[in-house]
Amino acid sequence: MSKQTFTAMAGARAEKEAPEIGVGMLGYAFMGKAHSNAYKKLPYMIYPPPAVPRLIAICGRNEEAVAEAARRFGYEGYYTDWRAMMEDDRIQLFDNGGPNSMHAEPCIAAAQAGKHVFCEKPLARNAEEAKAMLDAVEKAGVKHMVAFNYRFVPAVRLAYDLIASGKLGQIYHFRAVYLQEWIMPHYGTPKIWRLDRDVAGSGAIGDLGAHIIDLAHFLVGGMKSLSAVTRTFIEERPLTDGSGTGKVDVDDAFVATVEFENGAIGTLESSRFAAGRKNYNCFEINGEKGSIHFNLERLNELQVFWVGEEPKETQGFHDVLVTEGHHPWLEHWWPHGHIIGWEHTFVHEITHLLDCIVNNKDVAPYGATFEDGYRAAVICDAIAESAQAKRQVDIRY
Ligand code: SOE
Repeated sequence: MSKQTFTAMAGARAEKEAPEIGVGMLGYAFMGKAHSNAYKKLPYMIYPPPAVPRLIAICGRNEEAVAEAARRFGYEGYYTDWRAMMEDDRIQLFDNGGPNSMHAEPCIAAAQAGKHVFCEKPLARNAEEAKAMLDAVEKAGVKHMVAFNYRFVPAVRLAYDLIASGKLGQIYHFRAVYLQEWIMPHYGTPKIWRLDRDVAGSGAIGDLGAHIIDLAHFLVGGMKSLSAVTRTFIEERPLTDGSGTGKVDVDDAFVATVEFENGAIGTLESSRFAAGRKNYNCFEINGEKGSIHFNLERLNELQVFWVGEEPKETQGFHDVLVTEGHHPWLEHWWPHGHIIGWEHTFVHEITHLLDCIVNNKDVAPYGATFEDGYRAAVICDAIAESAQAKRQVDIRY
């Protein structure tokens, strides 16, 4: 790994050189933009950074579009064939922001080429594919992380720390919803890749459900069994090439009841037919000593209730504005009350990964590893299996 003298900037001074990590990015759409933004912002906001990302190349099939993305985001070059990235020794970290059907083969090849691997969620289209990816990264001995970025919302990490400290006591309930609206009839959304089983693997289950499943694992623990129901509300959609219509073969929504290994019970629900819900990832945890409530659409806040800590006249949930310097990650941003946003979760998670790479630290428990990605895939498969069989299913890894 080449060294780069980190020039001191206004304010704090870097005590030591920050190593450089060459990044190869697959995908230049939504996640390519979110990840590239994080790589560029990280070195001067998380200061001094654990490493300085060097944007070697971005990859996409359409040469004109990917060349434009390379110019826009500041990559040194671009590829139209991801296989070429595997031969590029300047790339130490392979970042997969492609559609779900493009996760397994390139990530496995990157691991086999000795590159660390960062993959967008869901890790794969199903548990079998996810397991093959997990086996490849473990065999290669490279660092691996899945972009379950909501673990890196300061308020969510605060919830994790509160639970880990025993502040909630025994956990009784975890209930989470992840609701959006962008494929409802009034949007006229055609059969895009997220609605195509061959590409996405599933619909709301893998796209939104995977996030709240991972948060359930992160905050409460493993699941023992579940019962689920799914629905596809619009069964035919216009094809994106305008050649007619196609049958929708993925779920538009699911609801599940779950039993956790530690005795807690809960519910999980995801839908993209929840009118008015824009990106409403919301959970509540009820414990013996109190409760925690989080809403991604108000991501700088955490609502808490502590048993017996309030005079009875003022009993009730209260809002914590998670923007103090002592709150997770906030020391790197602004004075309290100057809130941060969705994009900053990518800065945090990528900083964590770079730190783990250059300092040989474990990605777990704060970051989601490919094992976490596999566990989420098993639950996603179980939701589809239970809904199809119309019965409760036990979780088997
Ligand atoms: C679309 O549903 C989407 O972009 C998801 O794919 C992301 O994971 C989520 O963070 C926001 O919504």
